[in-house]
Amino acid sequence: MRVTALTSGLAKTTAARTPRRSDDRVIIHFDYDCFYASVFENANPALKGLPLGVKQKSILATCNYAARARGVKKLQLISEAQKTCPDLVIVNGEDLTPFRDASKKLWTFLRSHSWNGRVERLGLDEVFLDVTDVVAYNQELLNRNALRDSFFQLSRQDPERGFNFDASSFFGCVQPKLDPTSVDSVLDNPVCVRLLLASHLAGYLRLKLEEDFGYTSSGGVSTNKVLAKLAGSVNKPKNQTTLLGLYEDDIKNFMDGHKLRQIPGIGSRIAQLIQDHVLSTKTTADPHDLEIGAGVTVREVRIHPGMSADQLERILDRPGAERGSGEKVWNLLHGVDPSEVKEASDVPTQISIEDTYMSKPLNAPAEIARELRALATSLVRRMRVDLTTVDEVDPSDPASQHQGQPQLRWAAYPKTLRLSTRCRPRLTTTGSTPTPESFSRNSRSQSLPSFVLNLKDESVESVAERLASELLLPLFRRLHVERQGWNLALINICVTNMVMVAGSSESANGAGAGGGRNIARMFRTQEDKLREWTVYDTAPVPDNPTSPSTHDIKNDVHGEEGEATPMEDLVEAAETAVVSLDSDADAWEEEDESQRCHICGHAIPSFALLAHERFHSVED
Ligand code: DCP
Ligand code: MG
Repeated sequence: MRVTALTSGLAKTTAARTPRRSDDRVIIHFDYDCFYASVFENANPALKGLPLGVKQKSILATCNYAARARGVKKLQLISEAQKTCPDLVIVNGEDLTPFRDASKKLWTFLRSHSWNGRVERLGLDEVFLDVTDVVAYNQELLNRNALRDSFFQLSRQDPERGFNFDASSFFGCVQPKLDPTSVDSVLDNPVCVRLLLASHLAGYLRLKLEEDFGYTSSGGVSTNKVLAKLAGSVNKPKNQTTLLGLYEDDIKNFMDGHKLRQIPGIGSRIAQLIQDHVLSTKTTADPHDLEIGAGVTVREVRIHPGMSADQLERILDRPGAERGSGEKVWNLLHGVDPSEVKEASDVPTQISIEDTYMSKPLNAPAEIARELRALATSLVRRMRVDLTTVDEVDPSDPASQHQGQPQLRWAAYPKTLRLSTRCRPRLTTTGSTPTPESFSRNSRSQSLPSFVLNLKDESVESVAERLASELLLPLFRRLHVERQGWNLALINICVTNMVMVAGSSESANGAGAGGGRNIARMFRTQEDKLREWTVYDTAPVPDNPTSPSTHDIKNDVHGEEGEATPMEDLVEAAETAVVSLDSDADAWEEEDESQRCHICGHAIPSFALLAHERFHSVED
């Protein structure tokens, strides 16, 4: 077989059909092993070694590997898992706070090893790291005459910061398996040398995650995101795989072995349309069924007569379809993925908390009151973690008002609050299928009042109570004028429209390495840094709405049913005063168009706040 440079990516005979892959980058993908279960095990080491399942509603969100060895599966019904493994220890994982906190801690560690800032979190337990620059730097330092005594430099500034490694072999597994006689070919191929170096960096970081934080992980190393992620799944848990394209067909063969649905970026709907075309079937099952697209392999699709990017574009053409989907999917089938690893930011563009009530939609005012308060509590708690920073205190500075006491303050704050809901349509008496539109979200927004940002005098609970009663409930009443019987399947609350606060470091919650007061730079990079960061308060909306995960156990999470609360009183009041509440809310919204400056405390109209803070930054 002929050895080719990875960058060629083109077989001459199929040049017209095969997309070109660029192998200029080096990407590592991390996936923490049985993540939620590991969070519990780290908090309580006595759980280690026991079969452990993490429960959300009536399913296991995950289970540890001791449980998996006993036949328990992720996303299994609790009742089935208990039958399979009667001594399964079950813990409740419906409060996502510990998972988010652990995720942030691990991500912050990984980010501190990035030079280009490209560190992207996918969900809570996956991270992509673009290490192209770190690896290129170390490639220059590599001495082919002393490969076994290599040193990997983690810092350009400090040549002593790094680790020793043996560059005569890869760290972990290699895919496809490497013939020992090919090692020289590897070293002659610059792309493969970079992947070899990255395998050692991945190994080092995974070891640190385990030794310093207690989390084992699976790693994938390759030249783009889709290949790195798929490579990482080859050897799980606690292992890693470097995907090499040393020979012409390596990447094609690797991709061909996957089921269509396994390819990240090919969702259930797309997989269904392609599978139906290839198998000449018409799937009537629920399009969210995970089995859809598991019936064909990438190879079957790729070699199907007439298959091409254009053909896929036609197959995927439907109302609302994204133009260019055909090419995108065709690329993915060939392991081609130009998407960048996104730049890291501690400050999300929004924080969004939601819960679903698929099997037991909400219809009563008391339920709404309870849920809004619970969601508001999660939101306020999350804002205080993700958007605050701890001021460094200089005891010699007489201007310091909080002598000796580190002070928590906002690094960024949102200007807008949004409430969204989704109702589950009732079937008509003829049983007709609800249209997709009838599931669509309704939402209303308004400015966020300053009491939500009060860190000094108000507890999370009291802020949440006010947020729920003074804002969310009126918003809800504006969205749903009916007094009850909404058949609510989802509530989402979200704060967005972030403003960075002058004087804060770039990193919220003191997590970043900087900690300086480079405000001009902060404003310059603000637009780049903010990004969407949505987290869910319970298990993700199940793919299959009829799946057991829709089972409602809200009372376990948010308190006793039937308990009378001030919030419920407010719902009652809202019921009888819809008109006045609506108009109050509108009036409030207009009045609150100003925001408080977090430096001088003056009320400034929202539109002028950024300029006002720039004024302070110049002053600084
Ligand atoms: N999760 C969830 N609901 C899902 C899928 C996942 O709540 N439908 C949660 C539980 C997992 C975490 O997300 O711990 C990460 O998902 P993974 O699929 O990576 O699963 P694990 O990390 O638990 O296991 P693995 O070792 O297979 O990566
Ligand atoms: Mg995982």
